Amino acid sequence: MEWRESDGRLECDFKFGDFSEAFAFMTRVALLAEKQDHHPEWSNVYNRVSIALTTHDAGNTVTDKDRQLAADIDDIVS
Ligand code: H2B
Repeated sequence: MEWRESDGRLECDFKFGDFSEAFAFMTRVALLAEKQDHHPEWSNVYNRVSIALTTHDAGNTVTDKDRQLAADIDDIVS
């Protein structure tokens, strides 16, 4: 997926077939986030999910934790 980096955040937008697919994706991301103890800022509107990754503990900058989670999210959707 196309991740953009700006203002200390890695951002990406996802679109699914319907709300059910979008929420299933979010559930999988939530489990990943818990496992990695690294959590997304995100929003959902029907079949769209927007994710922003930043490391709050590092002053809201992009760190390897964000890059790792982004790569693992890509694996979910690919
Ligand atoms: N998620 C994100 N995105 N950034 C953090 O700095 C962070 C987190 N810190 N999840 C973790 C939790 C920290 O607050 C706990 C205590 O490990």
